[in-house]
Amino acid sequence: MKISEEILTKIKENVVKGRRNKEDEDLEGGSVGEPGVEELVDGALKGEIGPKKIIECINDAMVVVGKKFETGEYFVPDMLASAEAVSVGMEVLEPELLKVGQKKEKFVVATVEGDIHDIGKNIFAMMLKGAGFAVIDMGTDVSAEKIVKTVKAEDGEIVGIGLSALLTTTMENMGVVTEKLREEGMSKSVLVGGAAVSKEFADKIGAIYCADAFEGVDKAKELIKRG
Ligand code: B12
Repeated sequence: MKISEEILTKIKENVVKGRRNKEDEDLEGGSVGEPGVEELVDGALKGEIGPKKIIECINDAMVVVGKKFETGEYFVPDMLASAEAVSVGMEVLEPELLKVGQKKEKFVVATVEGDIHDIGKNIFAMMLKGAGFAVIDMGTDVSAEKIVKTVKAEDGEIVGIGLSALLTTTMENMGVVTEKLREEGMSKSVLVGGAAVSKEFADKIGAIYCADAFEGVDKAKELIKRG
């Protein structure tokens, strides 16, 4: 196995085990002293593995975590431990993703009402900042009213809105946002992403589907070009 593949495999394993850094135990109580996500992501960057590969690897790891939850092998605290390990890894990645200076184009991002999953939203927000956007990150569990109010207050300067949802139930709240924007006569482009969302759903609610954060940034840049 190539060194780069080996380190990505280790990042994946450690995200799945929820090991933030070398001080953490794994699920069996071992591995203390071995590199965790923090040290491995740092090592990957130093070994010239790009952030895109690292983010894809984190995504893969979380799919495994989700499957373990579905089959009853993992419980909510296990998912949380993996999420915390990802956050630590993202802190190491942040300076790499923020290398570009800020422009003035504003983008609003939020996880919709009822949903507290924020890893994907945070990755997208960080990458938008890295691409030079001024990001207004409204956080998680944000109501359609609040989102529309914020967009209204900043109107004229907002290039687009990025919404995230990971639950099939909360995803419907993305439609509430697009509906409210229409009611208020605001023709802002809405990008939607998150594991629950599909192209068909995005089309149905009049939003733009993004399979991942990279596609999201490309589409955000297209919005600027379109003016
Ligand atoms: C970690 C996790 C949690 C953590 C979240 C911690 C956190 N800070 O986010 C905790 C433990 C809190 C949690 C709670 C719950 N969870 Co949960 N969780 C997950 C898990 C394992 C990983 C999610 C994740 O972070 N993935 C990694 C990120 C990087 O992926 P992503 O968000 O999809 O983002 C990528 C793209 O989609 C995109 N993207 C995302 N958003 C956006 C937005 C825009 C605009 C753009 C452009 C791109 C973009 O960019 C990212 C990178 O490219 C998933 C499994 C899965 N496969 O998704 C289950 C999962 C989403 N959870 C699930 C469930 C059921 C729950 C709970 C209801 C469990 C419970 N019984 O309490 C609660 C609900 C809490 C709530 N009200 O929100 C189910 C949802 C089932 C469904 N179809 O609705 C899943 C799928 C697990 C499963 N297989 O059953 N969860």
